[in-house]
Amino acid sequence: MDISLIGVPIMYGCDRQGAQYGPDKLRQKGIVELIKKYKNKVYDLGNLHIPYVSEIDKFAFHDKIKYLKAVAEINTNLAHWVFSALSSGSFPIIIGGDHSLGLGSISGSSRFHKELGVIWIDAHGDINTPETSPSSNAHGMPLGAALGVGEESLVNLYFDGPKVKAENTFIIGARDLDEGEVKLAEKLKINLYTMDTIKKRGLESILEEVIDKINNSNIDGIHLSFDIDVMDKRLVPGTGTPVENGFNLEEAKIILKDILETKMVKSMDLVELNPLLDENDATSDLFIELVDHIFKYL
Ligand SMILES: [Mn+2]
Repeated sequence: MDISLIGVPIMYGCDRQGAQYGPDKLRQKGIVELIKKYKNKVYDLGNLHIPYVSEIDKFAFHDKIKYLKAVAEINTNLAHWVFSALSSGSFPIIIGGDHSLGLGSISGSSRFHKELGVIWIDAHGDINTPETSPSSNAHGMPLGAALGVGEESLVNLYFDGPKVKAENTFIIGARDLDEGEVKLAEKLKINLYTMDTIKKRGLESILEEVIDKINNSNIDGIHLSFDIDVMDKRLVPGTGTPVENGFNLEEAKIILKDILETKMVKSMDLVELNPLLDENDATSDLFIELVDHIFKYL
């Protein structure tokens, strides 16, 4: 398989220093060699350009979204990279960087596929709007914007209109949802599998349901967006917004294996590694272990 590795060293979406070092940290840890080990051709496209914006200008373009202009520009460029990679028959792996980059990835893959599916594996919902967001951080909004809700310049990023239907959107592992997000998920009928639901019904039964829904849909390609903070807080010191009661390594591996075995996943984000917060590389090492697992099934 041809793999296009795209680094997006963005931290404007989480407003916390360190996330911008994620892509190069994963390279240092050997992500390219690791992917090659599985007989793939890897084209490391380098890191996307991140324009400099001074901190005092963070609210210059929107009073409820920090760094809006830069976030929109970066995501537009990313969308075209992802679309171009898919168009050349390559599988884009987008390494972050904070999760605001998910909007660019989804937008690029949405232009490529007739009917896109999105699987969002995350402790958070990332479906906030400027009105419901308590932090004004754009990394809590990408999936909402992709669904057509929130700030216009984000909703209409790369091309006008929503990028994915609610019925084709799956959130797995959420356990820190804001009030407005819960309401929106219900209103739009997003396939939301919170950690509570997963604990109650069992992981295997949830995954069976997700795969069943995918098989009975018109989805012709899935973008999988993996936020490392879906893992339990104790396992991931090196991420900006860790949450307790998350997945252990074995559970994460089951989820990835089952989803990848559908052979429907055509692009993937790996986000929210913050090397500055990490302890003895625990989080970057965990990421690398998961990437190794991913490529066994891709
Ligand atoms: Mn996220």
